This record gives sequence, C-alpha cells and structure tokens, in this order.
Amino acid sequence: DEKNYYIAVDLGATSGRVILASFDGEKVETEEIHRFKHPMLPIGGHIFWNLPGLYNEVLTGLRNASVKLGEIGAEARSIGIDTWGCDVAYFHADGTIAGLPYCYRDPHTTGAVDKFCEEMPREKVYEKTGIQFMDFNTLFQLHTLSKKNGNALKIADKILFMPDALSYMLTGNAVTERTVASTSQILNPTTGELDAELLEKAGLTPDRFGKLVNPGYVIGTLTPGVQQATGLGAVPVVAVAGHDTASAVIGVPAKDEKFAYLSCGTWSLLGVESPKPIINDKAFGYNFTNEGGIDGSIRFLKNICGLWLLERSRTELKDAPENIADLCALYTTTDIESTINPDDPAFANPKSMTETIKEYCKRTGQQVPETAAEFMRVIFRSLALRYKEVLGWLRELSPNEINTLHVIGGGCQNAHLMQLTADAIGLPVVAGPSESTALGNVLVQLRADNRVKDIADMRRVAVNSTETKTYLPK
Ligand code: ADP
Ligand code: LRH
Repeated sequence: DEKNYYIAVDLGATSGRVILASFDGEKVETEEIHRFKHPMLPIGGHIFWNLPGLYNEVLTGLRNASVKLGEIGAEARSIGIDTWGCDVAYFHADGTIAGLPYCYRDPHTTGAVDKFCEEMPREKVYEKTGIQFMDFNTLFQLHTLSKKNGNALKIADKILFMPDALSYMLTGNAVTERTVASTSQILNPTTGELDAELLEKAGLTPDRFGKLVNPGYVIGTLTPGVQQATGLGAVPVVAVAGHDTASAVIGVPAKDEKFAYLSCGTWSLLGVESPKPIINDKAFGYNFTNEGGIDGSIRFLKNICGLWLLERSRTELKDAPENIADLCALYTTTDIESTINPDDPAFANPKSMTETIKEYCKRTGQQVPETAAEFMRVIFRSLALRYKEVLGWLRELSPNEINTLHVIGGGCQNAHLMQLTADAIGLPVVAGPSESTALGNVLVQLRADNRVKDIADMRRVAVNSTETKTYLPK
C-alpha cells in the first residue's frame, strides 16, 4: 500500500521533538528527526520561554523532515503541533512578537489563586471551568500581569497558547484550539467558549484571543517564507489536540473503556476519560480537573508533580550517571524507606531540589537521602504512593470501572517506577508508548486527512502501532 506522511511537533517542558510519521492504513510508524532541550530564560527577574529559539528548533525539525521526505520521494500531508499547557505568547497585529511567554514556573503567580478569588469565589470559578486550581493556570497568569503596568498583556493584539502561537508563526493564521484552551481555566467546558466574566477580571475580552477551533481544524498552510526556510511545500498545518496531555490520552492503546491513564513525564497526569464534565463538591474538594479531549470528551484528571523531581535532582547530584537508564537502575542498590509528598508546594520550583527533599525528610523525622541512588529510591517510592492515593479518589468519582492503568510518556520506560506503581495500586500497569503524545498528534492529523473515522478507529490504530509492557502487582 501507499504510505502517507505526517509531521508531529511535540514540545514538552523538558525537551522538544519533531517526528516524521507514516501511515499505511493500519499502523503509524514514527521516526524522531529532531530532538532538543529548551531551557527557561531568566530575564529581568522573571523566567521566560525562548519563543524565537523554539520556533527556530521547529524550523530545523521541518527542514530535517523535508530532507528525509526528499529521499523517500514523498510529501508531507500535514503538520501538527502540541505543547505543554497554560503558557501564552503575545503578538502585535502585524505578526511580530509583542512579548515572550512567561514560564509557568515563574514565581510571580505564587498566591495568585487566592488573589483572584478575592474577586470571585473559588466555588464559582470551579463551577464555571471545572479546572484544578493551580497558581500558574492561564487565568491567574493573566490576572497577575493585568495588575502591573507596561507589559505585553496590555499592548498585544493577540494572546495565543503555545501550540497556537507556533502555528501562527508558521501560517499567519491565529486560532485558539479548544483542548489547550481548556486547561487555562478561562474556557467553560459546558459551552465550549471563553468565559467573558472570568476574562474581565484580568481586564480582557474574548476577541484578544484567536478564533476557537476543535482538533482537526486546518489552520492554514506554511507561509512562503517558511516554505523557503524549510524546503517544504505549501503543507497544511492542522490544529491537533494542542495540549500535549490531550494528545497523549488520544494515543493510549486501550482496548476497552475500563482504564485509567497516567501520562508520566515532567508531570504525572492521572485520570480517566469521561463523556461529560464531573463538576461536584467532591471533585472540587479533591481539586480534580476537567480538561477537554477529542470530540468533546473530558479528561478528568489530577496534576501530580512528576519526574520534575528527578529532572531537577539529577542536575545537582555529583554522583548521578549521565544516562537516564543508568540513573534509574541505581534504585535497587539502596533500601532507604523515606517518602515525600511530591505535591508539596516546596517542590514546585525550589532553588535546590535535592536540598528541599533533604529538608523535607529531616522535618518529617525520616532518613535523609545523600546519594543519587537514595534520591532515586525516595522519588520513585513517593510517586507510586501518591499515584495510589489519587487513584483511590479517582475510583470514587470515575463513571467507569478501572481495571488497568495505562502509563504513557517517557517515564513508562522506568521499570522500577512501573513495578512500584503496579504494587501500590494493585492493578496491572500497561506501559507504553513512551511517545504517546506524538502518536496522538498524528492520529488527529490522520482523521483530518480522512484516513481514520472516529476515536474507536484511532484507538485501534494506536493499538496496532504500539508495543506495550505489562507489570502485574506482586
Ligand atoms: P515531557 O514531555 O514532559 O518533557 P517526557 O514524556 O519526555 O516528558 O518524559 C521525560 C521523562 O521520562 C524523564 O524525566 C525521565 O525520567 C523519563 N525517561 C526518559 N527516558 C527514559 C529511560 N530510558 N528510562 C527511564 N526513564 C526515562
Ligand atoms: C504536561 C502539561 C500539563 C500541564 C503542565 C503545565 O506537559 O501540559 O498537562 O498542567 O504541562
């Protein structure tokens, strides 16, 4: 059969990658053609994402894809971009950059939920949005900025979420894709529209954002300048599920509905799919989120501080092996029993992660970790414990029975963490794919290109395209 080719750009907070995917009618095959780190930039006392740098990396990825496609003698059918959630970039009407995206770890939003809720009760904000309260949600970022003068928020013609910002730079067309808008806490999941009353508290109106579109919408084609810079033709750019977690959930190789998922990367996102929002006192009390998925489905989940703990610690540990697999393997060489609560605010963006973990252990009367091995063991065991606790709450609230935990994202390659998780929750853990986000990104492009029909069809292709590893509880 003829193969068709698609390009997926997937930007996580730890690293970005560009993937060339082929589809033969049955399964997706992927090849990573560009991967890069993208550090946060400290400028003027704040932390920003390097938007021009990210864009340049996207162009490099597209150029690599163009070379590869040239060798194959094929053309790309489309391009899709997904990124981490909540952060926005600012543009002037002529398409130039009015302001860099603040990084969601910037401490300027510390306490921002409480400040906002002086103007509108928490219950009302939750009723409107169903979104987990986190200081860095876009609503609170914008509210924080609106209280200060002379910033990009005041002057920008358009405020665009990260995936939409990059698509705008590639095509010249500004949209607001609904899955990435859903995690901002300014979208009402019932109406599917931006909430004017919430925005007004940040001094904004809905017209400052791009037009709202669903995953599958064709945003435009590469501008002549981008075509020249990359060697690609007038390739369409499709709005995929622009929120990386939404794309990851689409890529879960599930065979039925009785599963929970854990998207295991910088963050650990633990949840279920629900046909409609679950907004009630219990969900509010446990601080669960109702983010948007494909075809109006809801990602009912909780954010758990994930391998950020590891990523930050490894840069500080003098005895940590460079290679991630070697680092994780140290787990078996120690027997320290200490655990931390990964969601303690102290771990959000500390000066030193290892010192903060040590202090936590000291404060709680536990053995203080010293070596890389001890840190790995504390982190893995603490994460598994937290997964067990959150899964318990999820079981109280989920519309479906949960028989399996599908783990996707880079962390699913961590065999120790997977076994600990299976043991903690007492359910089989099905690990894979580690690049579920890119797969979900491609699946939405396939549907926009009429190669697959519906979510059932997409899941069938996800299963065909994935090798998984199962961990049974001991
Ligand atoms: P994000 O998309 O948020 O940047 P990823 O899904 O790429 O995150 O996951 C990154 C994490 O995956 C790393 O922090 C690391 O802990 C884990 N990881 C990646 N490769 C491996 C591996 N070979 N073995 C164990 N863990 C891994
Ligand atoms: C994961 C993620 C998560 C958001 C966070 C900001 O990459 O998108 O779903 O809450 O980053």
